Amino acid sequence: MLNRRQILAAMGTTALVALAPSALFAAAAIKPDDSSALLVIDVQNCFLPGGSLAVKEGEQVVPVINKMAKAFSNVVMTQDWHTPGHISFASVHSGKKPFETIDLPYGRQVLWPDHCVQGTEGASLSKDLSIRQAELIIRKGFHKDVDSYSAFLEADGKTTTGLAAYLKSRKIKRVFVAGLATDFCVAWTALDARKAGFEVYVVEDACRGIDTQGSLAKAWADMAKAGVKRIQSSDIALSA
Ligand code: VGL
Ligand code: ZN
Repeated sequence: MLNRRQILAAMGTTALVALAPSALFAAAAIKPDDSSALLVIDVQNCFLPGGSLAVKEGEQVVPVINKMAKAFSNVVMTQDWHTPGHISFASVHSGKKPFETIDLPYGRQVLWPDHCVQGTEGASLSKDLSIRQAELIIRKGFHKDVDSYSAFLEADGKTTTGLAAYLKSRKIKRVFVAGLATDFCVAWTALDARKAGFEVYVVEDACRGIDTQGSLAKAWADMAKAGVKRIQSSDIALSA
């Protein structure tokens, strides 16, 4: 007679055998090709520990991105690149504090601590990023009176950074988005990439969010609605 422990063990094996095939096929099913690009968003000192707008656990995205990048022949990185006294800084609006909002001609703007000022150490890409093949670094948010979370379009909704045209002329069809912060620059980039006609994947464990006033849940909902695919870095096949 089988004892209780043996029965449980046998059940466990059956359950595992039943699960194994789909689990195996599901792993690393996405293989980036020459028409795929990885967009590494704003992995800059200001958003990392000790930075002026540090994103919680922001440093944890770096090894994940470095590993994932090996699967991509096309990598574009971005840098938030503000003028001193940029309109998105709370410090230039009297009586306003960081994380409060104001209404500007182009819409509602969250106000931030001063961050990513052009040419400063805080605006530099993390020294721990290791992606030698990265072919383009696009800077954004450099117009003093307009913010730009998105790597494609400024917050006025019409001024382009040139990224969509660059990617299209390089015959890129699919973009994978990673970096900081999930609910701002990553989400706005992913949404604009959809609008520009790309197939879009956001790699969740390669991103971290700021999460102010429900922004993280809203960002994921907006992205799902727009057809952005939410994946994990383990879904990407590493052999290039
Ligand atoms: C970002 C807030 C302000 C970001 C940039 O990279 O997500 N967030 N500027
Ligand atoms: Zn910014």
